Amino acid sequence: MIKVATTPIILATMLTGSAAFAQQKMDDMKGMGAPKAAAPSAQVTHMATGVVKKVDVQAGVVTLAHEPVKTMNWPAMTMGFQVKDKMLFDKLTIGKKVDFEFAQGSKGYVVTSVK
Ligand SMILES: [Cu+2]
Repeated sequence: MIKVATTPIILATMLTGSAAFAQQKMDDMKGMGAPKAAAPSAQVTHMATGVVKKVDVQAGVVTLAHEPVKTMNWPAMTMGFQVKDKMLFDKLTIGKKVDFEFAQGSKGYVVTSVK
């Protein structure tokens, strides 16, 4: 008899919601064959400064209390970001103030670099 108790629980991280469907409905209502607004293909990144509040390496998420971000028209707020590369968690220590870059991803905002 061989006991194998290997059950990967990684699936949970991939079950995040899909909010993109509602948007498609709106597009249908426009009709008239108008061209859809061109989605920005080049990845635009934004610079921000914030304090690390929470990290979840397994989920690949960091919560940052960021200062206002002019390029996004954002006031200061605390919010979660996905983290592009797990290596970046080395620089994301709770309580630390960091300069970071982020971009809009398909499921939210993604931190692409940390200084
Ligand atoms: Cu924000």
